[in-house]
Amino acid sequence: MIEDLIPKRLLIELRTVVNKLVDSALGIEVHNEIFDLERTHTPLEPRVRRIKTPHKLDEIFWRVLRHSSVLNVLHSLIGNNVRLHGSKLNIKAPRYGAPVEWHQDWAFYPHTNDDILAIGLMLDDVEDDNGPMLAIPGTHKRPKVWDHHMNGNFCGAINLDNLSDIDFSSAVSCTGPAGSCSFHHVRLVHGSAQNRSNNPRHLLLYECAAADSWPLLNFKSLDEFDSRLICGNSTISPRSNYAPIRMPYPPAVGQGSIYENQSAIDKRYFEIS
Ligand SMILES: O=C(O)CCC(=O)C(=O)O
Repeated sequence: MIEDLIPKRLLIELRTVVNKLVDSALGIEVHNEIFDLERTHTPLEPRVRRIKTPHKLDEIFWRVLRHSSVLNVLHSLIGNNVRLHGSKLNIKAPRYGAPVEWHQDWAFYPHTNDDILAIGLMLDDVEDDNGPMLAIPGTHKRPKVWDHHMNGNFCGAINLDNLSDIDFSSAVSCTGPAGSCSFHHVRLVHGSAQNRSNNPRHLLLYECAAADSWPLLNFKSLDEFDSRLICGNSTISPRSNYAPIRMPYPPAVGQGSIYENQSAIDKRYFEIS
Protein backbone atom coordinates (compact mmCIF):
# COMPACT_ATOMS: atom_id res chain seq x y z
CA MET A 1 0.00 0.00 0.00
CA ILE A 2 1.17 3.51 -0.75
CA GLU A 3 -0.98 6.30 0.65
CA ASP A 4 -1.85 9.39 -1.38
CA LEU A 5 0.12 8.28 -4.44
CA ILE A 6 -2.09 10.13 -6.92
CA PRO A 7 -2.23 13.94 -6.67
CA LYS A 8 -5.59 15.31 -5.57
CA ARG A 9 -6.19 17.38 -8.71
CA LEU A 10 -5.75 14.36 -10.98
CA LEU A 11 -7.96 12.31 -8.71
CA ILE A 12 -10.77 14.86 -8.95
CA GLU A 13 -10.49 14.89 -12.77
CA LEU A 14 -10.58 11.10 -12.80
CA ARG A 15 -13.67 10.95 -10.59
CA THR A 16 -15.49 13.37 -12.90
CA VAL A 17 -14.83 11.09 -15.87
CA VAL A 18 -15.87 8.02 -13.87
CA ASN A 19 -19.13 9.63 -12.73
CA LYS A 20 -20.01 10.47 -16.35
CA LEU A 21 -19.30 6.91 -17.45
CA VAL A 22 -21.44 5.49 -14.66
CA ASP A 23 -24.28 7.89 -15.55
CA SER A 24 -24.21 6.60 -19.12
CA ALA A 25 -25.48 3.20 -17.88
CA LEU A 26 -29.00 4.65 -17.73
CA GLY A 27 -31.22 2.60 -20.02
CA ILE A 28 -28.80 -0.35 -20.34
CA GLU A 29 -30.63 -3.67 -19.95
CA VAL A 30 -27.91 -6.33 -19.76
CA HIS A 31 -24.12 -6.63 -19.31
CA ASN A 32 -22.27 -5.36 -22.36
CA GLU A 33 -18.70 -4.59 -23.48
CA ILE A 34 -18.49 -1.65 -21.09
CA PHE A 35 -20.68 -2.41 -18.10
CA ASP A 36 -21.03 -5.31 -15.72
CA LEU A 37 -24.25 -4.86 -13.76
CA GLU A 38 -25.40 -5.80 -10.26
CA ARG A 39 -28.05 -8.54 -10.04
CA THR A 40 -30.54 -5.89 -8.92
CA HIS A 41 -29.81 -3.47 -11.79
CA THR A 42 -32.71 -2.11 -13.83
CA PRO A 43 -32.48 0.20 -16.87
CA LEU A 44 -34.23 2.99 -14.95
CA GLU A 45 -32.30 2.49 -11.72
CA PRO A 46 -28.84 1.55 -12.94
CA ARG A 47 -26.54 -0.37 -10.64
CA VAL A 48 -23.11 -0.65 -12.23
CA ARG A 49 -20.79 -3.20 -10.64
CA ARG A 50 -17.86 -2.74 -12.99
CA ILE A 51 -16.66 -0.63 -15.89
CA LYS A 52 -14.88 -3.32 -17.85
CA THR A 53 -11.97 -1.76 -19.72
CA PRO A 54 -11.68 1.90 -18.70
CA HIS A 55 -8.33 2.37 -20.51
CA LYS A 56 -10.27 2.00 -23.78
CA LEU A 57 -12.80 4.67 -22.81
CA ASP A 58 -10.86 7.79 -21.88
CA GLU A 59 -7.25 8.96 -22.10
CA ILE A 60 -7.23 9.96 -18.45
CA PHE A 61 -6.86 6.33 -17.44
CA TRP A 62 -3.54 6.22 -19.33
CA ARG A 63 -2.47 9.58 -17.91
CA VAL A 64 -2.96 8.32 -14.37
CA LEU A 65 -1.14 5.08 -15.11
CA ARG A 66 1.81 6.93 -16.62
CA HIS A 67 2.04 9.42 -13.76
CA SER A 68 5.64 9.50 -12.55
CA SER A 69 4.66 8.41 -9.04
CA VAL A 70 3.08 5.24 -10.43
CA LEU A 71 5.90 4.55 -12.91
CA ASN A 72 8.51 4.78 -10.14
CA VAL A 73 6.79 1.99 -8.23
CA LEU A 74 6.31 -0.13 -11.35
CA HIS A 75 10.01 0.24 -12.21
CA SER A 76 11.08 -0.83 -8.77
CA LEU A 77 8.79 -3.88 -8.73
CA ILE A 78 8.81 -5.25 -12.30
CA GLY A 79 11.40 -3.24 -14.23
CA ASN A 80 11.51 -0.49 -16.84
CA ASN A 81 9.60 -2.27 -19.60
CA VAL A 82 5.97 -2.73 -18.65
CA ARG A 83 2.79 -3.46 -20.61
CA LEU A 84 -0.82 -3.03 -19.54
CA HIS A 85 -2.60 -6.37 -19.61
CA GLY A 86 -6.03 -5.00 -18.75
CA SER A 87 -7.95 -2.58 -16.58
CA LYS A 88 -11.26 -2.51 -14.74
CA LEU A 89 -13.08 -0.30 -12.31
CA ASN A 90 -14.88 -2.22 -9.59
CA ILE A 91 -17.70 -0.23 -8.04
CA LYS A 92 -19.13 -1.17 -4.67
CA ALA A 93 -22.10 1.03 -4.11
CA PRO A 94 -23.20 1.69 -0.51
CA ARG A 95 -24.97 -1.27 1.15
CA TYR A 96 -25.22 -3.67 -1.79
CA GLY A 97 -21.87 -3.45 -3.71
CA ALA A 98 -21.04 -7.08 -4.51
CA PRO A 99 -18.29 -9.22 -3.00
CA VAL A 100 -15.48 -10.79 -5.02
CA GLU A 101 -14.67 -14.36 -4.01
CA TRP A 102 -11.09 -15.44 -3.20
CA HIS A 103 -8.95 -15.92 -6.28
CA GLN A 104 -5.51 -15.51 -7.85
CA ASP A 105 -5.37 -13.28 -10.93
CA TRP A 106 -2.86 -15.79 -12.36
CA ALA A 107 -5.67 -18.33 -12.71
CA PHE A 108 -7.33 -15.97 -15.23
CA TYR A 109 -4.32 -14.90 -17.29
CA PRO A 110 -1.27 -17.18 -17.09
CA HIS A 111 1.83 -15.77 -18.81
CA THR A 112 5.33 -17.02 -19.66
CA ASN A 113 6.60 -15.47 -16.41
CA ASP A 114 4.87 -14.08 -13.36
CA ASP A 115 6.44 -10.62 -13.12
CA ILE A 116 2.94 -9.23 -13.12
CA LEU A 117 1.04 -7.15 -10.60
CA ALA A 118 -2.22 -5.29 -10.22
CA ILE A 119 -2.43 -1.71 -9.07
CA GLY A 120 -5.56 -0.88 -7.08
CA LEU A 121 -6.17 2.86 -7.07
CA MET A 122 -8.75 3.91 -4.49
CA LEU A 123 -11.07 6.62 -5.76
CA ASP A 124 -12.78 6.83 -2.37
CA ASP A 125 -11.54 6.55 1.19
CA VAL A 126 -11.47 2.82 1.85
CA GLU A 127 -12.12 1.52 5.34
CA ASP A 128 -12.87 -1.85 6.84
CA ASP A 129 -16.62 -1.50 6.34
CA ASN A 130 -16.88 -0.47 2.68
CA GLY A 131 -15.53 -3.65 1.15
CA PRO A 132 -11.75 -3.21 1.02
CA MET A 133 -9.67 -5.64 -0.97
CA LEU A 134 -8.45 -8.40 1.38
CA ALA A 135 -5.21 -10.27 0.78
CA ILE A 136 -3.63 -13.36 2.29
CA PRO A 137 0.02 -12.44 2.86
CA GLY A 138 2.64 -14.78 1.42
CA THR A 139 0.31 -16.78 -0.82
CA HIS A 140 2.05 -15.40 -3.94
CA LYS A 141 5.24 -17.19 -2.83
CA ARG A 142 3.60 -20.59 -2.56
CA PRO A 143 4.44 -22.85 -5.53
CA LYS A 144 0.78 -23.18 -6.32
CA VAL A 145 -2.16 -22.15 -8.39
CA TRP A 146 -5.27 -23.10 -6.44
CA ASP A 147 -8.18 -24.88 -8.10
CA HIS A 148 -10.49 -22.28 -9.68
CA HIS A 149 -12.83 -24.86 -11.25
CA MET A 150 -16.23 -26.07 -10.17
CA ASN A 151 -18.36 -28.86 -11.68
CA GLY A 152 -15.77 -29.20 -14.46
CA ASN A 153 -15.64 -25.57 -15.60
CA PHE A 154 -13.47 -22.60 -14.72
CA CYS A 155 -15.39 -20.48 -12.20
CA GLY A 156 -12.99 -17.65 -11.31
CA ALA A 157 -12.97 -18.43 -7.58
CA ILE A 158 -10.90 -20.74 -5.41
CA ASN A 159 -12.86 -23.91 -4.86
CA LEU A 160 -13.51 -24.07 -1.12
CA ASP A 161 -14.21 -27.82 -1.10
CA ASN A 162 -11.57 -29.71 0.88
CA LEU A 163 -9.43 -26.59 1.14
CA SER A 164 -7.17 -26.68 4.18
CA ASP A 165 -4.03 -24.81 3.18
CA ILE A 166 -5.22 -21.19 3.19
CA ASP A 167 -5.72 -19.40 6.49
CA PHE A 168 -8.40 -16.86 5.60
CA SER A 169 -8.27 -15.45 9.13
CA SER A 170 -4.80 -14.08 8.32
CA ALA A 171 -6.24 -11.74 5.65
CA VAL A 172 -5.13 -8.12 5.73
CA SER A 173 -7.32 -5.34 4.37
CA CYS A 174 -6.05 -2.75 1.91
CA THR A 175 -7.42 0.46 3.36
CA GLY A 176 -6.40 4.07 2.95
CA PRO A 177 -7.48 7.54 1.90
CA ALA A 178 -8.66 8.21 -1.66
CA GLY A 179 -5.63 8.44 -3.96
CA SER A 180 -3.84 5.55 -2.24
CA CYS A 181 -2.71 2.52 -4.26
CA SER A 182 -2.19 -1.14 -3.51
CA PHE A 183 0.22 -3.22 -5.61
CA HIS A 184 -0.42 -6.94 -5.51
CA HIS A 185 1.41 -9.81 -7.15
CA VAL A 186 -0.50 -11.82 -9.76
CA ARG A 187 -0.36 -14.99 -7.63
CA LEU A 188 -1.55 -13.39 -4.38
CA VAL A 189 -4.82 -14.81 -3.03
CA HIS A 190 -7.28 -11.96 -2.56
CA GLY A 191 -10.99 -11.13 -2.52
CA SER A 192 -13.40 -8.72 -0.85
CA ALA A 193 -16.70 -8.66 1.03
CA GLN A 194 -19.93 -6.87 0.20
CA ASN A 195 -20.04 -3.16 0.96
CA ARG A 196 -22.39 -2.84 3.94
CA SER A 197 -21.57 0.76 4.77
CA ASN A 198 -23.16 3.99 3.59
CA ASN A 199 -20.04 4.95 1.63
CA PRO A 200 -19.15 3.91 -1.91
CA ARG A 201 -15.95 2.13 -2.85
CA HIS A 202 -14.59 2.66 -6.37
CA LEU A 203 -11.40 0.69 -7.03
CA LEU A 204 -9.58 1.22 -10.33
CA LEU A 205 -7.45 -1.82 -11.15
CA TYR A 206 -4.61 -1.86 -13.67
CA GLU A 207 -3.02 -5.22 -14.50
CA CYS A 208 0.62 -4.62 -15.41
CA ALA A 209 3.07 -7.18 -16.80
CA ALA A 210 6.81 -7.05 -17.46
CA ALA A 211 7.02 -6.54 -21.23
CA ASP A 212 8.80 -9.89 -21.69
CA SER A 213 5.95 -11.74 -19.99
CA TRP A 214 3.72 -12.98 -22.82
CA PRO A 215 0.16 -14.18 -22.25
CA LEU A 216 -0.67 -17.83 -22.89
CA LEU A 217 -4.23 -16.84 -23.91
CA ASN A 218 -6.07 -14.33 -26.08
CA PHE A 219 -3.21 -12.93 -28.15
CA LYS A 220 -4.87 -10.72 -30.79
CA SER A 221 -2.09 -9.06 -32.80
CA LEU A 222 1.35 -7.64 -32.25
CA ASP A 223 0.13 -4.11 -32.96
CA GLU A 224 -2.64 -4.36 -30.39
CA PHE A 225 -0.21 -5.95 -27.90
CA ASP A 226 2.42 -3.25 -28.33
CA SER A 227 -0.18 -0.48 -28.16
CA ARG A 228 -0.54 -1.32 -24.47
CA LEU A 229 3.09 -0.64 -23.58
CA ILE A 230 3.11 1.62 -20.52
CA CYS A 231 6.84 2.35 -20.49
CA GLY A 232 10.10 1.09 -21.97
CA ASN A 233 10.38 -1.30 -24.91
CA SER A 234 8.50 -4.31 -26.17
CA THR A 235 10.18 -7.58 -27.15
CA ILE A 236 9.38 -10.63 -29.25
CA SER A 237 11.59 -12.79 -27.02
CA PRO A 238 9.42 -13.77 -24.06
CA ARG A 239 11.16 -14.81 -20.85
CA SER A 240 9.90 -17.86 -19.05
CA ASN A 241 10.22 -18.77 -15.40
CA TYR A 242 8.71 -21.61 -13.48
CA ALA A 243 5.32 -20.81 -12.09
CA PRO A 244 2.60 -23.46 -11.81
CA ILE A 245 -0.17 -23.03 -14.36
CA ARG A 246 -3.73 -24.30 -14.61
CA MET A 247 -5.53 -23.11 -17.71
CA PRO A 248 -8.98 -21.47 -17.27
CA TYR A 249 -10.62 -24.12 -19.45
CA PRO A 250 -13.24 -25.35 -20.11
CA PRO A 251 -14.45 -21.73 -19.96
CA ALA A 252 -16.69 -20.43 -17.21
CA VAL A 253 -20.40 -21.09 -17.54
CA GLY A 254 -20.91 -17.37 -16.92
CA GLN A 255 -18.37 -15.95 -19.37
CA GLY A 256 -17.47 -12.27 -19.03
CA SER A 257 -16.29 -10.48 -15.91
CA ILE A 258 -15.09 -12.13 -12.71
CA TYR A 259 -18.54 -11.50 -11.22
CA GLU A 260 -20.18 -13.33 -14.10
CA ASN A 261 -17.65 -16.19 -13.80
CA GLN A 262 -18.23 -16.47 -10.06
CA SER A 263 -22.02 -16.46 -10.42
CA ALA A 264 -21.78 -20.21 -11.19
CA ILE A 265 -20.26 -21.26 -7.87
CA ASP A 266 -22.33 -23.15 -5.35
CA LYS A 267 -20.24 -22.43 -2.24
CA ARG A 268 -19.39 -18.82 -1.28
CA TYR A 269 -17.07 -17.44 1.37
CA PHE A 270 -18.53 -13.92 1.36
CA GLU A 271 -22.22 -13.50 2.09
CA ILE A 272 -24.52 -11.57 -0.24
CA SER A 273 -27.60 -9.86 1.17
O1 LIG B 1 -12.76 -5.23 -6.14
C1 LIG B 1 -12.15 -5.93 -5.34
O2 LIG B 1 -12.20 -5.78 -4.13
C2 LIG B 1 -11.29 -7.08 -5.80
C3 LIG B 1 -11.13 -7.05 -7.24
C4 LIG B 1 -10.45 -8.19 -7.85
O3 LIG B 1 -9.71 -8.89 -7.25
C5 LIG B 1 -10.69 -8.43 -9.28
O4 LIG B 1 -11.58 -7.80 -9.85
O5 LIG B 1 -9.95 -9.27 -9.84
